[in-house]
Amino acid sequence: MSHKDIGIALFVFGLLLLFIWAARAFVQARRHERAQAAPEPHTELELASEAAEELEVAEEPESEVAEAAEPAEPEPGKPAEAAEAAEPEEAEPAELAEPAEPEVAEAAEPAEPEPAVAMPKAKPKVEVARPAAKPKGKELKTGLRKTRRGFVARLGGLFRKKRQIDADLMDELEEILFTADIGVRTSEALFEEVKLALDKRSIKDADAVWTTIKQKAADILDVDAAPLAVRTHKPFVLLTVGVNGVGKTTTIGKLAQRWADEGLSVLLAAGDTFRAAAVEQLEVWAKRVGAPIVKGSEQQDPSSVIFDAIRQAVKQEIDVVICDTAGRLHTKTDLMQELEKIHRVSGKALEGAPHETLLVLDATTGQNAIQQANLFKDAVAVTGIVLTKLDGTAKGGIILGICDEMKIPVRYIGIGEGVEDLRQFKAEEFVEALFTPDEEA
Ligand SMILES: Nc1nc2c(ncn2[C@@H]2O[C@H](COP(=O)(O)OP(=O)(O)OP(=O)(O)O)[C@@H](O)[C@H]2O)c(=O)[nH]1
Ligand SMILES: [Mg+2]
Repeated sequence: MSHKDIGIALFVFGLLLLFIWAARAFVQARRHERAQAAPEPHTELELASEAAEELEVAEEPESEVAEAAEPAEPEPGKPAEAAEAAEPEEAEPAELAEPAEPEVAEAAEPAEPEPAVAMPKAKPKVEVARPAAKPKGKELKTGLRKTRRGFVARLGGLFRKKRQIDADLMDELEEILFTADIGVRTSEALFEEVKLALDKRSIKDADAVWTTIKQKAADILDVDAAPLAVRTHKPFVLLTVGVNGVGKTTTIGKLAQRWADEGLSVLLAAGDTFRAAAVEQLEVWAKRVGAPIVKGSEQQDPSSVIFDAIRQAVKQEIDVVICDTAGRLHTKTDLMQELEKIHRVSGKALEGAPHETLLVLDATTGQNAIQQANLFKDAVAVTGIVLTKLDGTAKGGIILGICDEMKIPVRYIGIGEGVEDLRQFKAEEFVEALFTPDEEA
């Protein structure tokens, strides 16, 4: 083969290769066109993986942003700002969540009829419990029912039986009054009042005798004294005294609740350090009322506990301090000396304190209450009386004897164990409730 032949062969071979390359390119171009016109069906798995790929692609820039944001936080001088800015954002859900609760609860109410749903079932219980937690308390007349069945009922019976005033009526009247648990002095005062009216011929029948006794009772109960006004001092310091079991701690709890409900801040002082249970009992009331309590260690000098309590109340600008005390001491210390010291130390903690010293007396003890009042009155300057347990005794008439002999105003009366059963004492209202005969009588 000559050189010329070899050149021709190479040229043909080159043309062939060019042709093959062109043919392949043509076929590929055709395929591509076909693929675009009618895409091949994807399986679900392929679609999912495609979607996942898309997501990955989409998420990538986000994480980058987050990563980019992170290094920005530790910039000096900025962390505080960042934290401040972040705080309200964090707080937002909490703030939103709180008001959302009642909304949810309210929204749940219409669902009540569905018995299968436990939650809405519990709802009405809460709704019902609310008014029950703040009961109005029993009627004064109901609370005085037993007392009314005492000497007042006997007087009522006498005047129903005898319509005319004669010697018999006067004898029976004298007997009822002097055997009533109202104290000899008060019995005399009531009887003399009737005799005086008869002498003056200002009363003519049994009804008039009844009215005279009722009026005299109201006069006796209406002791002339300044009212107990807690807003006159800040803090207003109230000391409670009385023998054990009369109802001091219970009365403190009831008073604390009353004043807290009126919007006053109250602090309780656990001055009965002789019994651990006494402090615990006051703590229960403090929790219930939501009032702070100052307590000492067991057997600590009660004066120092009360001193601390008053000082704390001054510092914290508390409105009322109510001090509990023991009714009986297990040591040889005399209760009256201890109370006298508490009274004195209170004045050192705050000049003029205590602003009120309430003597708590138990109506069921009858004439004993008068003896107790005399004892306490000598030891501390008692400025007011609380007569408890009037609901549980026919001896409640002793209130007349207490006011008549002590000339100390009754501030409150207890007509039950409930928190609402401590009533502010109003002489006229009390006499009305006491002298209004029961319908069944
Ligand atoms: N029915 C009735 N019970 C009352 C009344 N006041 C108090 N009580 C009850 O009397 C009991 C004694 O009450 P406390 O408050 O512990 O008496 P206290 O004077 O503090 O007694 P000491 O701490 O032992 O000195 C409790 O069971 C009270 O619930 C009332 O007005 N009516
Ligand atoms: Mg007590």
